This record gives sequence, structure tokens and C-alpha cells, in this order.
Amino acid sequence: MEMDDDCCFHGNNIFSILNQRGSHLRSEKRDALVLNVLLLGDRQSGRSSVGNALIGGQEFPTGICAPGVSKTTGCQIRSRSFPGYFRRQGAESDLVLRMIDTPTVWPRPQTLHEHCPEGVHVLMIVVRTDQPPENTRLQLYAQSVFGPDWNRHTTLIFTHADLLQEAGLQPSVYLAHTTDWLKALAKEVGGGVSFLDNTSDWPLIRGRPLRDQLLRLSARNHHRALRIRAELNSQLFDVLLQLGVLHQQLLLLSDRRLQH
Ligand SMILES: Nc1nc2c(ncn2[C@@H]2O[C@H](COP(=O)(O)OP(=O)(O)OP(=O)(O)O)[C@@H](O)[C@H]2O)c(=O)[nH]1
Ligand SMILES: [Mg+2]
Repeated sequence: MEMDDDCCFHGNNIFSILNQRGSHLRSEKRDALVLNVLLLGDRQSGRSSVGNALIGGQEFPTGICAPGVSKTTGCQIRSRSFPGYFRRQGAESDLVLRMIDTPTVWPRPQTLHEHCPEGVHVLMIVVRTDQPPENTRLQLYAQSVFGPDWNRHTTLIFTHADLLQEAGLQPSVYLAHTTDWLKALAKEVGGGVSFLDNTSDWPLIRGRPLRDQLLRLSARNHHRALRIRAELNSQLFDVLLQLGVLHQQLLLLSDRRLQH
């Protein structure tokens, strides 16, 4: 059958029709929520693996390292967009996660501010179930950099949940018997606690519950970002952290005295 161009396309050829359709789609503005998510934790705690699970890929390098060595030696950012991930105000919205992985030496506020001038929406504190945390000054760090609201934007993630399962331990039993610092932190953070087994499933599937939890936490904070106190003087920042160390040592000393 012969086609009459004029009859079917009213003078337009097929290419211009498709091109018009394409530019129409390109001009349709989709709603997108961009969330900056900061990963914090000890050396080899599983920070980069949590980042990978959340963006559903293998973007951050991970692996076992010799004692005292870290795979992640500087701040790294990886982003991923999840089209039509959720609905807000009656319309579909994309979710864009900007994950900021950190080295074990905590980034200075100025460095963080350079990476996220608009602030940080969610803090993720990553802890291994099989190792007691080394650095218990995280709250002090978070408070100095983000102010007193830091905990309302924070969630605590326990990695190596597979080891709990192997040992036949329920997460609730583990939490009841963990260190006082972790128990207190678990109560303090607004985003609650999650257990992650990074050995199972595909990262995209494994990360789904975490992504949903993160989104719920951000929604509870009306998707407001925590402002980074970039104006905090570097020396003052060091003094604050040192004071934290002294405070911790004093607490330890008084604990020991009480025990004797
Ligand atoms: N069994 C098990 N291994 C895990 C889990 N999560 C992470 N790992 C492994 O633990 C090692 C360290 O994980 P990473 O994600 O590199 O940890 P990190 O905190 O980024 O480490 P550094 O950047 O080196 O400080 C890797 O070999 C991971 O495969 C988990 O849930 N279960
Ligand atoms: Mg890492």
C-alpha cells in the first residue's frame, strides 16, 4: 500500500514529528528531590558498602585492608537518580541520592561545605556488629559541624548482620547487650537503627529498605538540610575534638574508680 505523506502527516515528515515529541518530553519538567547523604564510621566499618547498597551499584571501592589502612582515603561522591521513586503532592517524583563517603579522619566542615554547599539531609553512622566501635566521639563531631539538630537527621546502620544470623542472635538481643555508647546512640538518633547484610542479593534490592528508611527520615525533617558550619574555625574545631577526648577519658577514669 502506498502512503500519502500529506494525508498521514499533514505535511510533516516522520522525523520532524518524532523530533517534536522528543523536545516536548525534554521540556516536561519532572519533580526531583536531591538528598545529600553523609556516611560516617570507623575504618573498615562498611561505609562504602552501605553507600553502594543505597545507590544500587559498585561505585565505591570496597575491600579488606591491612590493620591501620583504609580503602577510602578521601571524600568521594557518587550520585544516582531513581526515576519516579515516590509521590509527593500528588505527583511522581525522582529521587536523586548524592552519597558522600568519608575517610576515617573526619572531614573538616570547610571540606564538607565545598562538597555540599546546600547542606546534608541525612547522616548515616555505620558500625560493624562484630567489632566494638573505636571512635566514640562521633556525636561531638556531628554536633560541632551540624549543630544540636544533628541527631534528628541521623540513622545508625549495623553492617555484618549476616554474622548475627550465623550466631543465632536477634537484632534486639544484640542491641540489649551492646556497649553503652551504642545503646545511647541508638536511642538518640531520629532515624532509628537498621541491620544490613551486605553479602546478600543485588545491591539495588539490598539497598531498597535503607533507601525507603532514608526517605522517610528526610520527609520527617521536611527534606530540610542540616547547614554545615563552614565558618567554624579550624583551630576551634580541633580544640572541640580534643575536649571531647578529655571528656571521654575523664568518664572512663570515673567509671574505673566506681568499679574499685
Ligand atoms: N560479611 C560481611 N562483610 C561485609 C559486610 N559489609 C561489608 N563487608 C565487607 O567488609 C569489608 C570492608 O567493607 P567496606 O565497605 O570497604 O568498609 P569501609 O568502612 O568503606 O572501609 P575503609 O574505607 O577501608 O575504611 C569489605 O571486604 C566488605 O565486603 C557485611 O554486611 N557482611
Ligand atoms: Mg571505604
